[in-house]
Amino acid sequence: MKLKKLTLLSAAITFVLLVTCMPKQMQPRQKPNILIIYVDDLGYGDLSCYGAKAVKTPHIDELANNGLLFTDAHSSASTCTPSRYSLLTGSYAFRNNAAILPGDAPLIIDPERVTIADMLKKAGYITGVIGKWHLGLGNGEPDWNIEIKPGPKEIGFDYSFLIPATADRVPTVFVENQRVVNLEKENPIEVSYDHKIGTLPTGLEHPEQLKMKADTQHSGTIINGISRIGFMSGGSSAHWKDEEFATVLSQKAKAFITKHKDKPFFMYYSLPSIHVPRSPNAKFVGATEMGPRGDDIVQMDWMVGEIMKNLRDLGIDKNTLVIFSSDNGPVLDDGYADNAVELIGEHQPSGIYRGGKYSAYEGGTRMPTITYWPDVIKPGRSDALFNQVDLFASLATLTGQQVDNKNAPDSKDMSQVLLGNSSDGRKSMLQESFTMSIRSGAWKYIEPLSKEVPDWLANKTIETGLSSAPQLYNLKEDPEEMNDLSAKYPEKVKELAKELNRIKGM
Ligand code: NG6
Ligand code: CA
Repeated sequence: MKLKKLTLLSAAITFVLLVTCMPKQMQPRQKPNILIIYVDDLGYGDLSCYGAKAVKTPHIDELANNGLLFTDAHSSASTCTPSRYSLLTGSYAFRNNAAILPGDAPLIIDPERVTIADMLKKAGYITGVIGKWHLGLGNGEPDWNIEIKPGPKEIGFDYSFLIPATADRVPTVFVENQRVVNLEKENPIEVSYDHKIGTLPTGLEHPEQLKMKADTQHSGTIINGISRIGFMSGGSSAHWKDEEFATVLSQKAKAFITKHKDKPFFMYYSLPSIHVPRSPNAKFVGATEMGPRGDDIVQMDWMVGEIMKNLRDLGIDKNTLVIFSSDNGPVLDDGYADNAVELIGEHQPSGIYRGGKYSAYEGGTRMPTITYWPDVIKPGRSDALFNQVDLFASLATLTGQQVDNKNAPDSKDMSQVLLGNSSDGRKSMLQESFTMSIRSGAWKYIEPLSKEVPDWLANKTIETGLSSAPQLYNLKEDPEEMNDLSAKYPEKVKELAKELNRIKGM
């Protein structure tokens, strides 16, 4: 008996010694929690850790200083819905014609499809999405007065608390577990995207009631002093206050984490900042000299700080992999007169890169991106080429899952790149915008497209990168994409056009 005890004890000691002597990466550990903090319309140059001077982002800087800061990491597209589609499915968005959706669009992800949430659920994770959705809900135009199906639950999320589309689109209500929050039966919601309904004033009729003037497309129903895209009636007890986004979402995110602190959880935390209408809470108003756009960056940084503090307070920060990034590049005037253009000063929202939201140039998709996992990820910088479409396969590998290329056809395992153990990023990648581009090593090819930009974009000074001629840039020599080399290297143009068509399956 005594001998048996002794043998057991010595085995235990040997195990502990073995484990502590192993290199860190080989040590068995409980599956890490995974937290994707996904912000909206934040550009490469918008954070102080990426060189911004006109705004300070101490909480995100702390992640960068103690984690891995990426210099060539991309969203899959230069607008929201396509990027989010790719992140969740591991598929380029063009494969499903995913484009910016109206607020009453049906869910664009087929519930039969295995999403990143399904995959992590299978790996034993509790899954949640909190914040901006913009992937559609329901089968047709949703009925907002009953349970809205299919939605996040049908594509793998155990819990959801959503801004259904964008803050500038009706309905302006939160949807928790697929039901509108605080809805009163006697005051049902109706939504229309083509004509006025109900009696609520619109921005076109009553501009004097607005906190911010807006362009024609954003001059639908006024809710909380802000006119929106689209029209709605009813649901008055459910209408959100934009100025409360930061506190409401922080509270929901903390509640989810706290509830599931003892299990591995996956949280897709999708912050509506800094998308229009920028309406930061009073405590952030005036935080910068740049008006609401700058102040909203500070609010967003505060939200990151709140969630990190929560992880530390619960003692689970060391076992949580945090991935911070944005869905598309920056935009100043996106429909509301919030002085973003007038107050920009020396600040460069895309850093040195050309273009921004809606653009085929680098500013459209090159995103501020940080991975953070204390004791596992060594602080540093990575110049590896990475695309958010790769999160699916990378997180699958990190959690011991098989990647099925039928489900996530464009996703590549970049787990070691995300952890900083490898600088071997992608060799090539697609970039989606109104047109398509391809990166291959230092080369960047932009496919010609003689399409007119939509009317709502035509009168804004947004560089879409559209041209009826092919464009070719060498990013190593010319990261600003100023010297089109297509005439000089016609063979390269041909080669990349062919490669692009191959990816498109043509
Ligand atoms: C555009 C909106 C813009 C923004 C964008 C979606 C107009 C004039 N502009 O159509 O304000 O809402 O859609 O942004 O309607 S995204 O970040 O969700 O892609
Ligand atoms: Ca966006």
